[in-house]
Amino acid sequence: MKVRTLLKFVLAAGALSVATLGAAESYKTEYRMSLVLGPAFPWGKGGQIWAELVKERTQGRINIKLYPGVSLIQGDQTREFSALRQGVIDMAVGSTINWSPQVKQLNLFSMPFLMPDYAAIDALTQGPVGKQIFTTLDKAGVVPLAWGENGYRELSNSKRAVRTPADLKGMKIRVVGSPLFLDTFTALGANPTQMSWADAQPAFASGAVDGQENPLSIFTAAKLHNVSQKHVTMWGYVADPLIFVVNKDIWASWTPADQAIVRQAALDAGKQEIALARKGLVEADQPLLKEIAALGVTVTQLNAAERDAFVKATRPVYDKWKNTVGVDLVKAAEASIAARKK
Ligand code: X2X
Repeated sequence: MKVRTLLKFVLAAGALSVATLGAAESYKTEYRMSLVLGPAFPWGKGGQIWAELVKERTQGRINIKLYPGVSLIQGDQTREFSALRQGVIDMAVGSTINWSPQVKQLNLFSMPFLMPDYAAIDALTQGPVGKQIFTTLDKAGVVPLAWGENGYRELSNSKRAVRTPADLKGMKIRVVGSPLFLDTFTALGANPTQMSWADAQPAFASGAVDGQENPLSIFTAAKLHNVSQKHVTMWGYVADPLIFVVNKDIWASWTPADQAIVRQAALDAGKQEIALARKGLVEADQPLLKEIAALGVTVTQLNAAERDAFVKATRPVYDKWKNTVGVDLVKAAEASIAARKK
């Protein structure tokens, strides 16, 4: 090697090690991922897959620890978005419901009976509406990367099989943190009460509340039949997507190459998570329903007319919330759903 070439080589190697060192210095030894539910649920599993893919593909440069039970914010899931923005949380897989108090457009997915089937969810998240929501989230101060899914929120209770809104009359139903849910259950004649998931489970066990709504993957993994939830009604009124996000400062501290890895890992994990969330429900014989019935739970399927009674009763709530969510966004969502491939 000529002296000049050798010199160039030494300088280049030096520059490279300085760059690596610089990156290593600004990287944290551990990043904190917030989740409501842990890896026993599709939701937490999705977070775990994301963390593992990132670790593997960055050769350990980005090391993520899971904090299920939203433990970084003492279980108060409706504070998750603010904590993300402030950097109390580095990254999260979060439900649109829990972030909707801060980002009103996310209430879109909680509008009763907006999305009739899985194709409708996909038409929103994978289409122009999903893009628009990511722009909104970006403006609100986080970096959105991928969609996941909690799922269709079916109704359960300890009292009776629910087939009509009248069956819900006076029933005390635990709901999540957006006021939209209070409106929906009030319109149905029930007595909704807002509480965190952490507080909800003891409330079912003690009988302080009669019922709740959550995806069936949560019903089985949390064993809700053991806390008096003996009746399930399949009404498919609302489904909450999950969103994979990173805090803005954390994102900016990573090299473009690592950002690309984290983004792709979120997309890959999101896809796998959605498949897990739909497992047992998208097959023709819906094995998850049989599994739940085998636990001694009545599973009530509504016919079109029965379901329509719930749609009608909640239509004023839909109309009221259109304005809060944004009339144009709701119109775009309705158009995407009408044009969906079934
Ligand atoms: O609290 C709930 O019901 C849950 C677990 O589904 C959410 O975090 C939205």
